[in-house]
Amino acid sequence: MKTQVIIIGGGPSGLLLSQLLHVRGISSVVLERKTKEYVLGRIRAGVLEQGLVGLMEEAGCADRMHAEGFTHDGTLVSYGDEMFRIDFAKHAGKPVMVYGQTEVTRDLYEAREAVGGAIEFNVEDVVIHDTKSDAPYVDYTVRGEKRRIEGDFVAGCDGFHGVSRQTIPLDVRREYEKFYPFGWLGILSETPPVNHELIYANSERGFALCSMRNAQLSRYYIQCSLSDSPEDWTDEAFWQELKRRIPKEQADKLVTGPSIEKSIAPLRSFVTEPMSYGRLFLCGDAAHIVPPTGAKGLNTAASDVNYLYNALRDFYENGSKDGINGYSEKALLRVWKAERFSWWFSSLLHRYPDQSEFDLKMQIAELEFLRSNEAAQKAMAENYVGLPY
Ligand code: FAS
Ligand code: PHB
Repeated sequence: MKTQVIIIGGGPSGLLLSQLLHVRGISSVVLERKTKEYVLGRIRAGVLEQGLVGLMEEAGCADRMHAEGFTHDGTLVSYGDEMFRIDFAKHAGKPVMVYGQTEVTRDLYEAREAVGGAIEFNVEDVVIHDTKSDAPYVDYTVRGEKRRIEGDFVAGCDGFHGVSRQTIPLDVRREYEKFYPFGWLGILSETPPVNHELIYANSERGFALCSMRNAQLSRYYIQCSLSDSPEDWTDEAFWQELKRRIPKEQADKLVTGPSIEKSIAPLRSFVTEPMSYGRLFLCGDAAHIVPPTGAKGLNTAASDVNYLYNALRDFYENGSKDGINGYSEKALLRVWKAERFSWWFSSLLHRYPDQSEFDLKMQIAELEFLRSNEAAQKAMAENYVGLPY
C-alpha cells in the first residue's frame, strides 16, 4: 500500500491531522494499536483552546462541538474559603470551549469514516523505516498478517508509550523530564456541575478541580498519593474529601452521585527534542507530556498538528520544504511555553510532601498576587486560553 502521509496513532492528534490533510486532498493512512471503542473509552481532557476549535472548524468537524460544548469566559481559583475569578474575556479577549476529548475524538472518527478515510485498528509490531530518505515506509501486522505502507512522510501521533519517539536514535534525542510526587484521582458523575465555571482549588489537604462535560455530567479531580489506587476510594470518601477542599459555599451546593468512571493519572512534565528526524515528525504526547493542571495536553497536541499540517500543505501545494525543515524548532517554542505554564499552575495549586513553611508562604503570596494584580491575571488568562500559534 502507498500513501502520502503515514500516521501512527488514532488518538486526537492522528485523527485531526488525517482529517485536515484530507480536506486539502492529501492522502493519509492512520494505524491504531487499539480498537475505536477502546480509544473512545479513555476519559481525558475537557478544555479546548480557540486554536483547536478553529482546527476542528477547518476540518469540518465542529458542528456538534458548537451545539453541545460550553463557552467559558473565565475560571475560578480558590484557596481555603477564598475564591476569585480570572476573566478571560477581559484579559485575553477570547474564551475557552468546554467539550470533552472523547467527543472531539468521536467527531473526528465520524468525519474520517464519512469520507472512507483509511484507518487500520488492532495494528501490532509497527516498525518505521528509512525516515532519513524521501521514501520512508512502515511495517506492521494485523491479526498476524504482515503488511507494509510506503509514504512520503511519517507522523508519529502514537502518544507517550508509542514507537515513534523511540525511532529517533538515542544519540540524537535529548529528553527532559520532571515527575510530580502525587497523582490526580478523577471521577465522572451524572450530576449537575457545582458551578457553571471550573474551580481550581488549593487547600491544606491538597488540590481539587471541579470541571464538567455537560449540564448533567460532571468531572471532578482531587490530588492523591501515588500509592493510591481507584479501588482505595469509595464514592462517598471521594465526595467527602472534595467537599473539604473547595470553599464551603461551593461544598454546600455540591450534588453528589455514583461515579460512572474513576481513574488515577500520574503527573509528569516531559519533552523530547528534536520533534522530527528526517521525514518522521512527532505530534502530541509522542513528543511531550504536561501535568493536566493547565489543560494543555490535548491543546499542545493541536498546535503541533497545526504546524505539521501547514508544513505538509506547503510541501505538496507549493513545493516548499521550509515548513517541514522548520517544524521541530517552531513546535518546540510553543511546547516549552505550555510546559512552563502547566508547571507553574501545578506548583501554585498542589501541596507537595516536602513543602516547607516558607514554601507554603510563597504559594499563598503567589495566589494573593494573582488575585490582586491585573498583569498577573492577564498573564494567566493569555496562557490558559492559549498563546498564539
Ligand atoms: P494519545 O495518547 O491520546 O493517542 C495516541 C494513540 O496512539 C492511542 O490511541 C494509542 O492507542 C495509539 N498507539 C500507541 N502506540 C501505538 C503503536 N505502536 N501503533 C499504533 N498506535 C499506537 N490533557 C488535558 O488537557 N486535560 C486532562 O485532563 C488530561 N487528562 C489525561 C489523563 C490521562 C490518563 C492521560 C494519559 C492523558 C491526559 N491528558 C489530559 C492528556 C491527553 O489529553 C493527551 O494530551 C492527548 O490524548 C494527546 O493526544 P495524542 O497525542 O493523540 O495521544
Ligand atoms: C477536565 O475537565 O478533564 C479538565 C479540565 C481542566 C483541566 C484538566 C482537566 O485543567
